[in-house]
Amino acid sequence: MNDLTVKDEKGLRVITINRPKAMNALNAPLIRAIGEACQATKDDATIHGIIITGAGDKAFAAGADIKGFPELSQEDAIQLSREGHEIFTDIENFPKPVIAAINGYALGGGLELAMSCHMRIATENAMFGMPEVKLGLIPGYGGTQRLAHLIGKAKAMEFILTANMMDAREAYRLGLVNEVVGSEALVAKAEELLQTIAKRGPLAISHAIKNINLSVTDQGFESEISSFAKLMVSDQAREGVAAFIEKRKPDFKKLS
Ligand code: DAK
Repeated sequence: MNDLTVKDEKGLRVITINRPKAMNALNAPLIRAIGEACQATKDDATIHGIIITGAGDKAFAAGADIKGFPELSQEDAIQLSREGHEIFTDIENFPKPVIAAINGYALGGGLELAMSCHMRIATENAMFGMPEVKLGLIPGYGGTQRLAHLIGKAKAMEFILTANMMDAREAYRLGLVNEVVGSEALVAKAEELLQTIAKRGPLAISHAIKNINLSVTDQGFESEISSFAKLMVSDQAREGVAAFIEKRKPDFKKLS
C-alpha cells in the first residue's frame, strides 16, 4: 500500500497517511490498511504505542475521498460505513495508546479518525472541520457521537450544523486536542507522551482505555450508519458531491 508508510522505532509504530497531493483524503483501502497496521502490533510486545499522522505540512487527512462518492449505492454506503465504524472502534478500543499527530487539515473522516485515537496533538496551523453537511451528508464514521462526547453537545451541534472550521487554539480550548505545538515538535511530543505511558503497567493501560471508552453508546453509531447511507444516495448529496468535484457552489434548494 503506497499510500501508507509504517515505521517502527524506539518501541513505537508511526503510521503516516501518504497522499499529500489529495490532502491525504481517505479511501476504503487506506482506512483498511490503517486498521491493519494498528492491529498488527496488538501482540507485539516490542511496540508500546502508535502515532498516526499525515505526510506533508498541509493535512492530517481532509476527509474521506469525495471523488469516490458518486459511484456508491446505499448498500455500498452501509457496508463501507459499517466497516469504517468497526475499524475506528477497534482503534478506539486498542489496548495500547494511539495518538493522532495532526499537521494541518483534519476534516470529516480525517477528524473522525483522529477522534477515534486516544489523544490528539496538533500543530499551530492545524484546522478542524466537519464539512459533510456542505455535501448534503452527515459524518459517517462515528463523528456525530465522538465529537459530542469530546466537546459537548452544544458545540458539536454548532460545529456539525454550520460546517465551520476551527483552528488549533479553539480545538484546544474545547478539549478536542490535548496539546498544540510547533510543527517541528509534533511527532516528538506524541513520542514523549507514549514513552511516559510505556513506563506504566501495560495491563492497567489496556483496562484504563477500555473503561474510559465505556461511556460511548452503540445506539448512536447504528443510527448514524443508517442516516449516512440514506443521505449518500439522496439527490442533495449527489448535488453536494458533484459541486465539490466540479469546483462550484451546491444548489440544494429544489432537491429532495
Ligand atoms: N477528497 C478528494 N479529494 C480531495 C479532498 C477530499 N476530501 N480534499 C481535497 N482534495 C483534493 C482537491 O480536490 C484537490 O485536487 P485537484 O483539484 O488538485 O485534483 C487537491 O486535493 C488539493 O485541494 P485544494 O486545491 O482544494 O486545496 P486548498 O488548499 O484550496 O483547500 C481544503 C484545502 C482541505 C480546504 C479543500 O480541499 C477542501 O475543502 N476539501 C474537502 C473537504 C471535505 O469536504 N472533506 C470531506 C468531508 S466528507 C463514508 C463514511 C464517512 C465519510 C465518507 C464516506 N462511507 C461509509 C462511505 C466521511 C465523509 C467526509 O469526510
